[in-house]
Amino acid sequence: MPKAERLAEGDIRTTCPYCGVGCGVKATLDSGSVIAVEGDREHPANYGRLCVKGTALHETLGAHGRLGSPRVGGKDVSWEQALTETARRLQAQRNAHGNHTVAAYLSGQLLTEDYYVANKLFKGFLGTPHLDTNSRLCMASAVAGYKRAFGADAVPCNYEDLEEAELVVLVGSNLAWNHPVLYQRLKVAKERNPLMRVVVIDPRVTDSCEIADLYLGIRPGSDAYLFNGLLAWMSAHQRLDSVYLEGHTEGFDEALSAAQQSAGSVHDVAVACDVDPERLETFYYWFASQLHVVTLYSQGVNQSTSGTDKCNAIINCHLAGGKLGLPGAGPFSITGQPNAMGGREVGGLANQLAAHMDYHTPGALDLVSRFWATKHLTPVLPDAPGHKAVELFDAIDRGEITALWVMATNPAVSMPDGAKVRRALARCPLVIVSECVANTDLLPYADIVLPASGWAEKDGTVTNSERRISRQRGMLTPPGEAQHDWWIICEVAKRLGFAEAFSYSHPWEIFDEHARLSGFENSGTSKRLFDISGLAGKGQDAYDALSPIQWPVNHAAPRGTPRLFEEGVFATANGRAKLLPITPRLPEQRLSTTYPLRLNTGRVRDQWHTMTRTARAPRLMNHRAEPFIELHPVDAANAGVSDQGLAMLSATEGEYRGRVRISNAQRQGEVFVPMHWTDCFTKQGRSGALLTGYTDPVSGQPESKQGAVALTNLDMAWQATLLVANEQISTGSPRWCKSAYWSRIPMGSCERWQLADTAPVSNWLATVEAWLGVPASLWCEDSTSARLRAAGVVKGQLRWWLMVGPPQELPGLAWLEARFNDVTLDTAHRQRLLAGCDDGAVDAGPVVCSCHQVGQATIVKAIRSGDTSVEALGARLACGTQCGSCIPELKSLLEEERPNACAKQTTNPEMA
Ligand SMILES: Nc1nc2c(c(=O)[nH]1)N[C@H]1C(S)=C(S)[C@@H](COP(=O)(O)OP(=O)(O)OC[C@H]3O[C@@H](n4cnc5c(=O)[nH]c(N)nc54)[C@H](O)[C@@H]3O)O[C@H]1N2
Ligand SMILES: Nc1nc2c(c(=O)[nH]1)N[C@H]1C(S)=C(S)[C@@H](COP(=O)(O)OP(=O)(O)OC[C@H]3O[C@@H](n4cnc5c(=O)[nH]c(N)nc54)[C@H](O)[C@@H]3O)O[C@H]1N2
Ligand code: SF4
Ligand SMILES: [Mo]
Repeated sequence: MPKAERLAEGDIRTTCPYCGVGCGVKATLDSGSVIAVEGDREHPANYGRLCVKGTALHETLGAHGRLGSPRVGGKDVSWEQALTETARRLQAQRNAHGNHTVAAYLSGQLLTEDYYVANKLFKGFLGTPHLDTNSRLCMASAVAGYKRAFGADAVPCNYEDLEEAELVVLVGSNLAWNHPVLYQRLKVAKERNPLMRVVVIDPRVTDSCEIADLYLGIRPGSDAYLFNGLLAWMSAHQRLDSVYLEGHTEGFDEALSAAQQSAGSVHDVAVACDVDPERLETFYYWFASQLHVVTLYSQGVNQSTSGTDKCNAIINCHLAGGKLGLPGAGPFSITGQPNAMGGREVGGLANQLAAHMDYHTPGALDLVSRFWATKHLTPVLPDAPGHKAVELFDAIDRGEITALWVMATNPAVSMPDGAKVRRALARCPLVIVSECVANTDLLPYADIVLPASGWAEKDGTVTNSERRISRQRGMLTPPGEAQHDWWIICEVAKRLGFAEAFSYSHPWEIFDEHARLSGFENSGTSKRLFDISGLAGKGQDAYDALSPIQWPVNHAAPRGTPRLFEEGVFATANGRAKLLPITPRLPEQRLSTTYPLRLNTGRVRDQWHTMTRTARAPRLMNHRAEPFIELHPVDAANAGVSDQGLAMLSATEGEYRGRVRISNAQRQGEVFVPMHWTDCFTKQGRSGALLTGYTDPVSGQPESKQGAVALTNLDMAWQATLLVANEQISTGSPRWCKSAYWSRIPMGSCERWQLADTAPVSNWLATVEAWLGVPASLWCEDSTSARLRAAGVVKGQLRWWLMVGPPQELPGLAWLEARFNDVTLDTAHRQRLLAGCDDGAVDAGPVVCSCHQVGQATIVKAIRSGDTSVEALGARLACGTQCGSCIPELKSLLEEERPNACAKQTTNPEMA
């Protein structure tokens, strides 16, 4: 097999593989390694900025922990064997049970070229419509909302619109943590334009509230009431743009009448949304009186059983006020994954066919099968949509789909109703997984494992949230046997007999075909908005040199299109945008006396999804080191749980264990848990285990934001922190994982394990020796045995370190971590081992600034010694001076430490 090649030396311009902002990255290579990364000053998404995840990219690379070779049935095999076996077994399934028993589940983290060939193979050549993607859990409602309103999945706005707006409304978006560079851009724009206002609509007070002029802490799931109320209010106060409505839209009367029916008075809406009526009306007034409004929405809107309706309730208000197609205006769905947009463009959702054509698009089936030359094949293209993600796993569970190929996503973690998804995976006769890392919750279910190249190795394109296509450029040789996803798919296709259609030698040829398809017979009445034919036929050099560009790119717009719908002509049959009548619906997952708390799930600043990449950079583990449960003080008191203690959430589907964080940022009756932790990192910390798989009837997107749970305290006999040298950890599950709670925190030269259990340990020293096979070399115990510190040293090298007692008593761990690197501990260090720190060194507390690793305790100390501003803290400690993501946290610490700071409020803080 040809080895995927290393492509470069020197400085390489590429794109960040995390969020949908799509920042340009300049990577510096030396002797085959990426030694540094910085923001690309010329990239229009970020102009040189990067967030903390972006700046740590090079720390996540390296062969350690990567999948080395293909595996079939648990055994390492050659690529030839793996590819032949994959093709043979897929074919056997089709022969025995039919094309429709074969499915693929893809990801917004594939490159467009990977996505294109996967879609072409499954829909075009294997004849199955069952190819869906994790974008179903993410962007499906936004896509459906745009299509219903504009006739195409087309984000009208761009990032400059955010800067040019006079009012920016963040709805269900924690921009500060999840699209940090865009947040920084917004913040700078607001500083430059004192008239600009920002409104945050979110049940939680998030870090994004740092720049909010008005915060509406709404009842989860009530957004459609709020925006219906806005439409009715605009009508009642003569704030409609009737010229725009008449000239460019249809459906207004029905939309208004539905809005009026659900809304009632401002007071009624305020009750439905559980917000203060005056503040609500302030928002209505601001929105209605400003033309340049951007409403930026994300998962707090999309991940809902009425997500599509919520998107349309927002779009309705923009259409009714003529607030789109202008600089600084529009309904802006912000994309999550780096290439969720690219996936949408190739047709990677089960209801799409290809290149923004759906199954029901007139003439599309014929057009696509002529373009792909599949007419001679039996059977031809499927003629109706396939199963959307949740339906797909249900169909697998029922035994209707018997072969599944998963690429670049982890449904064993990220799908709701986790137990059912895992049962389906276990039942499925053929599971093929293309993956980069060796340890995920999905891999144990795989019959065939295909090692894929990752960021820094792959070559292709991605499209960001503002429709901007950028190149991701390969720089390194993939470790072991790993190969590029597009190559793997094409090699399997060739072995299935489709060599002619899949004989690409480089991704540029795939991109070229994709670009040609987008422009193929794309004119006249059946004109499709997605058209990048202007990028076709340019050859590899142009592809390699491609500068970031926004689609459409064609004859009419050779330099791309920054903003859509400027002429007020939409992609619908009659060119008019549609307002939709919306009847608000509350979450399907209902609260009950058994499950009385509303569950909210989402992201933390320094982690990416299932942590397969961000957990490889130890400094990203310190901001939130363990799975947690964030809740209001009153709920904590009611359940008898204490801050930093351990608690359990239960739902009909499963359970979740995490550390308690009591916070006034939560509304009473609601808990927030992160989506990131998996069985690889903790005992029982998967949020998907708590969610029911209810979906939106239009988009099929699951309701991942609104579960129903009960909270119980986990009363533990002991808690302990164990640090173990990396080499000391055997493969498989360590023996201490039998504890009622464990959480693994990679640290560099060692791993930190937080442990707790209900059964007392009578002899700690014997227990640890049994766990690790290395006896304690030094220890000290208090008289009650409730506190103990011990360490195991072999031939002068530290092998493990243990503290029994609450983790709040831990010293700062950086000093200890460094000791695991010592070839031989010197006497002074050995004497300090049990203290866990050097003379005078104190615990810096949880890390607030990840870039400069500045802890909370250090910051508080600086504030107490006189620093009164973020700038002063930055000058003294450097915190907040690089990516800026921690500035909201610095501000809250300053606020908390301010002399005479008012006691924290116990109800939803009012921010205006
Ligand atoms: N650090 C980091 N950044 C990321 C990612 C990551 O894993 N880590 N993932 C990327 C991806 S794929 C995505 S999709 C984006 C997601 O980006 P966001 O959508 O910003 O992320 P979430 O934290 O899932 O949810 C956003 C907010 O929705 C709020 N919310 C919950 N219910 C409701 C409701 O009923 N109404 C309203 N108005 N708000 C509600 C939550 O409290 C939360 O603050 O982030 C991207 N960026
Ligand atoms: N409870 C809850 N659940 C959620 C959400 C939520 O807010 N709450 N959010 C949902 C959303 S918006 C999203 S986007 C999903 C994300 O959820 P997932 O997509 O399941 O999460 P990732 O960890 O990004 O999974 C990507 C996998 O692909 C691997 N990988 C990375 N790059 C490549 C590559 O180039 N090729 C291959 N073959 N593999 C690669 C990674 O190692 C990783 O295992 O989670 C969804 N689930
Ligand atoms: S904002 Fe998003 S794209 Fe930009 S550096 Fe951070 S994670 Fe990467
Ligand atoms: Mo997402």
